[in-house]
Amino acid sequence: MIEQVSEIFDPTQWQEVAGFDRLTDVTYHHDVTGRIARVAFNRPEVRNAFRPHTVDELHAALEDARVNPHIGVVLLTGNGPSPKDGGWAFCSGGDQRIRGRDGYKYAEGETASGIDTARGGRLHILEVQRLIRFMPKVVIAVIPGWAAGGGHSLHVVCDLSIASAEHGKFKQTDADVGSFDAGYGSAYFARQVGQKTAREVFFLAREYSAQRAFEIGAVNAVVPHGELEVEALDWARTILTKSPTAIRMLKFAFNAVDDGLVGQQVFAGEATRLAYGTDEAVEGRDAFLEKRDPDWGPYDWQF
Ligand code: S0N
Repeated sequence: MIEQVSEIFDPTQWQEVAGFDRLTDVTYHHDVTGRIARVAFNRPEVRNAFRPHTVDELHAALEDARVNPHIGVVLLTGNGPSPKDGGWAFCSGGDQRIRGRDGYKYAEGETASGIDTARGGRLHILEVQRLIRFMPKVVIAVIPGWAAGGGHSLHVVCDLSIASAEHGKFKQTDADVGSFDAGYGSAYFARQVGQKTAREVFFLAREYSAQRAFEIGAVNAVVPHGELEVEALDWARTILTKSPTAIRMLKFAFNAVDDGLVGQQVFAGEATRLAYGTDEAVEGRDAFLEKRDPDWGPYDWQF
C-alpha cells in the first residue's frame, strides 16, 4: 500500500523505489509503468525548505532517476499541505535556521548517514541544479505552492514548469535574506523572462502569482490545484511518446547556447556517442585493432 504523501498525490499511480525506503526529507516514487519519476520535498511544515540532509536525499533520488534507463521524465514537486497552517509549497529555498557564515551547516544530530557524506556541506544545492540541467531527461517542476529563494531557482533550472492556479506563488527573496544565486537562478532566469522583468523580480522581491508567472514566460501552464499532478503526468506521458534521442539532443541544444564550453562538451559527448553507432566509426576502431589502414572508401564526404 503506497502512503498518501501529499493531498494531491494519487497512490494508485505510483510505486515505491527499492533502496529508498528510509528517506526523511524527500519522497521518491516511480509511476506504475516505471518510466516517470516523482521526487518531492517533504518538509511542508517549513514550506519545503531544504537543509543539507534534504539536498543529500534530493541528489540521491535524482541521480537514481538519471541513471535508470527506463525513466524518461522526472517530476520535481513539493508535498503538502503544511500540517501547521494548510499552506502549500514547492520549495522555499535554504533553511534559514541553520544558515551559517560559511554556508549551510548540518544541525546537531543531523547527518548524511547512509547516503554520501562527501556530498554534505556548503551550497551543494548547486550540484542538484547541475544534475537537473545536464540529465538527458525532461525535468518538470510541478509547483503546488510557494517557489521562493533557492526553490525559485530550482524551478528556473527545470525544463518545464506547471503551477497550481490557486496556491502557486513565486518570490525571489534572495536579496531580502542576504543570499543570492548569481548563476542559473538569476542570469538564466533573465534569459527566460527578459532582463527588466528578472531584475524587477530580484530587486523588489515581490510576490507574484502563478498567472503572472505564466504571463512573463516563467511557467508553461497554470492548472487547477486538484489537477496539478494529473496534468503533470499527462505531460510526462506525452513526452514519453517521443524519440528519446531527439529529446536528449534537443535539451542539450537548448542548453548549449547558455552553457559555454561545458554546454559544448555535453553536446559533443552526445555527438560522439551517436558517431560510435556508425559503420564508419566502427571501421576506424577495427582498423586500429587489426593493425591496418582504415578503409574510408564506403563513406562519402556528404554535404
Ligand atoms: C516562502 C514564504 C514567502 C511563505 O510565506 P508564508 O506562506 O507566509 O509562510 P511563513 O509563515 O513565512 O512560513 C511557514 C513556516 O515555514 C518556515 N519557513 C518558511 N521558509 C523557510 C525557510 N526558507 N527556512 C526556514 N524556515 C522557513 C517559517 O519560518 C514558518 O515557520 P513557523 O511556523 O515555525 O513560524 C516565506 O516563508 C519566506 O519568505 N520564506 C523564506 C524564503 C527564503 O528567504 N529562502 C531562502 C533564500 N535563500 C536560499 O534559498 C539560499 C540560496 C541558495 O541556496 C543558493 C546559494 C548560492 C547559489 C545558489 C543558491 C540557490 O538559490 O540555489
